[in-house]
Amino acid sequence: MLHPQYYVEKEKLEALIQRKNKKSSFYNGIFDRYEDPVLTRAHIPVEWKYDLDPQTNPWFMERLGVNAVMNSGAIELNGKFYLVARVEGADRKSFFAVAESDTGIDGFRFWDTPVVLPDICPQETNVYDMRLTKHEDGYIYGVFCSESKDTSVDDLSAATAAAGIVRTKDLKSWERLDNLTTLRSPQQRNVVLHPEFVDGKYAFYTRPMDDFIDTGSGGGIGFGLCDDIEHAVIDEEILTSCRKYHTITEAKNGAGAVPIKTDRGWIHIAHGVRNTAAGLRYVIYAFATDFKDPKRVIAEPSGLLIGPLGQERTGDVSNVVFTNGAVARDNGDVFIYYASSDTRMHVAVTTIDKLKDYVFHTPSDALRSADCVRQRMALIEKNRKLLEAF
Ligand code: M1P
Repeated sequence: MLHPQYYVEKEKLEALIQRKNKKSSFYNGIFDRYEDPVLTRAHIPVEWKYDLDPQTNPWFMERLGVNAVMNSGAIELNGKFYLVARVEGADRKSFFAVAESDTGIDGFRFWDTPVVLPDICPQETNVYDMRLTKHEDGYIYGVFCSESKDTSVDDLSAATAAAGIVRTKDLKSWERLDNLTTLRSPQQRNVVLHPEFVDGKYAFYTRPMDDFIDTGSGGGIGFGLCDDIEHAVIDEEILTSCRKYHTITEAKNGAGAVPIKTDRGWIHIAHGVRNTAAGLRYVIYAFATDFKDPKRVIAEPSGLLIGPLGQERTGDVSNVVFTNGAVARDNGDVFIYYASSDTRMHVAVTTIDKLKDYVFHTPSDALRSADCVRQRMALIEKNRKLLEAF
């Protein structure tokens, strides 16, 4: 016999999964927000948290709690949407789990068991934030942060971040490859594999960093090539989208979703971080790079694309939105999956045409208040003439 509370919890979960999501009243012409998060810790299967046996769990207590479901890689396969979510246990360790939906905006259901990655790094303590790349070589690659304790210094919190690499064809069996080695950067996080070969090589967007939290001399999102994906080594990292003083990327930035191919170049959806009196503020921004030379930035609209709003503003790490996955469908729709405050997952829905318009027609950052107000005055003046005419 199973514990009777199991059926109660199971029913609550089923009701949550069946709930239809609605477009919210938010409007900016660029993307739609939805009222409900698409994936939360409440979506975790009951069997992953509770011992269902009334003999060994008479109070039906959570034995292995889940704290958050966040930063998810995203992919479309055979018309269905898949998120490879970062599930953070109550014990602070994260793991990956696949959730599947027919619509991409609701109905996400976790598969029966989490992803069990090959355990090849005994020093690896935590894994998180997988980016999924459908590569032209035929594999789906997952690139994620592999975090280990830094034993070279006498500091309990010191850690080293590296980019772990796995590959799969079905999101079920995963082959682990060597971690990425970047010869000139001691730490790496937010690494994304480009979907196509560049000059016949595998191409990665990197994030050169001197330290685990601070990027230090790391000037922005890097780009590097490597010959062998099974033993990936990048010598030189060239900067693409750079950090800039007094912008949304001043403290750091990082690649997010796999770049989206369009007829005007690659559209990148990334995150930028600035410091405030309340701590770091993470927002999502977009830029475009050249079709043939994907490290060359050709358009960078000013400011943020998505910022934390309403309930998104609070959570385990408040004032954060973060993306590491988007789905661009053949019909032109784009689903940007983002986490808020390191706690839950949302979706922003737009189209390739809207993203192109946004990226290529939003003014770039004028970098000084005086110039920014000139930009705005020009817009107001143009509108004033239109308003007078109509
Ligand atoms: O807490 C906000 C984010 O912090 C990190 O991002 P970055 O490396 O740019 O600082 C990541 O650990 C990410 O998981 C987290 O959401």
